[in-house]
Amino acid sequence: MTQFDRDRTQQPAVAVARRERGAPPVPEQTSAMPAFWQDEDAAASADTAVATDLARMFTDIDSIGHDPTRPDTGYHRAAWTREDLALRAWFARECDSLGLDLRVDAAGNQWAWWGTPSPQHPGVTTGSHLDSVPDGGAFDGPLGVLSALAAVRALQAAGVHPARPIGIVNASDEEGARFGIACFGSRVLTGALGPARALVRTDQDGTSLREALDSAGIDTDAYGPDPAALALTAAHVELHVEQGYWLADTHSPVAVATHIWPHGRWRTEVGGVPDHAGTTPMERRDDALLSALAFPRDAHDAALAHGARATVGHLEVLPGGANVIPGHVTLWLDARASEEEALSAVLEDLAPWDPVQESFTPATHFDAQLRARLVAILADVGLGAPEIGTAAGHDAGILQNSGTPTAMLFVRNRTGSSHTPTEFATLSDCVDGVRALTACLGGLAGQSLGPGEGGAS
Ligand code: HGY
Ligand code: MN
Ligand code: MN
Repeated sequence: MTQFDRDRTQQPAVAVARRERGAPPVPEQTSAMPAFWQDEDAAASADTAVATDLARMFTDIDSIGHDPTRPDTGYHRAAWTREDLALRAWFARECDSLGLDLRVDAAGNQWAWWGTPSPQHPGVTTGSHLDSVPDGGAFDGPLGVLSALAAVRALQAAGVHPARPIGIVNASDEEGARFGIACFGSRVLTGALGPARALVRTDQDGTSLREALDSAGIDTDAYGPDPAALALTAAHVELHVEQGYWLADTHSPVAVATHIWPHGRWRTEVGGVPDHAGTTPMERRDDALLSALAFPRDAHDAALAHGARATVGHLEVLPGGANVIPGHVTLWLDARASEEEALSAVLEDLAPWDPVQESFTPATHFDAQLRARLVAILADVGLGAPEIGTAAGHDAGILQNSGTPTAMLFVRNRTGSSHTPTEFATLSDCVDGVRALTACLGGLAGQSLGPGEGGAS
């Protein structure tokens, strides 16, 4: 029996929330407006039930890993930290209030079901993630989870009895900010990342994933792929804030995603000789950081040369003392391109640095029939939705590549920026996002999904 089965049969939602040790108390429910919406059209659009619900949920979680009085500051919600556990407990409580059946799959992802799915009667799933990059924005991740909760609440309030179960996922460690591999939970769930490799990964403080999961009360003996959990999804739709500028200049609050660029992370190590910062003459030094600094420049130049994108955003300098010459530097490269050939060309240029691949996601094309169905459903509710691609990675891409028919909705981002506190979607656009998601879930769960259940070709 997998952990998923155990949770399904034995654990009510609140028990799952309690089981995750180390979480600070969940903030009390409020009815206020989060600071980032206080200055805009919020008052005008907050008179709908969905707007009130979204504003209340965003306010509820705003103090987790963040100063709620400072909309200019970012969110710090790395996976399996106290903050993440508080978010998981909050998610469990919200799902409980909707009467959903909360389960945790063998990879630590939370799934909450309205109705009872089975492999013979799989459901429609949605959701996203609640973790963040360091100093991240309010919307990347939470918008998809909170919109899913709001959509289910709206369907319930409308008296809908879906023919198919509807599930909401809070996927664990999407950003890979702590253990280095993005979409960690969905990769382990689908078998794209094996548990043996996953559990020994360590964060910057030397804490292993196994230790982090143990202290959260997740069963590390059962940790790994969970085909039984995956088999419960016939079709998956992730809503996400757009991470780019495409919709900002249009009249469309919502888009349907076509594809994700191939992308990955690589690590390189640069050695030197640690020594005293004051007593070692300049000409006798072998400073690892000085040598390492050519790597971001080389990566930048390679990306420019091949029409790709490359970023070195994380360095670990050892031993890390202000008065010690750096003896060793680890650098993390994030590289992406519209075509895999361009990405390979960047890596070829960087071969002298011996970059080690830590994760890779090939080009992802979302399910064509599911996409077409979403476009048609959105047209029916008066939301013209352009179809756009993205260079950002998502758990939805991992699910699609593992064989689950998957699609995504993007909600307009007024600043176009993401992974920073300036990321911003208006409340009225978010309400349109929930409207779109509600229509899609209602449409997909209300009818047969056709051959192969998900409508995959
Ligand atoms: O890094 C990414 O592309 C994503 O936002 N997780
Ligand atoms: Mn992100
Ligand atoms: Mn995200």
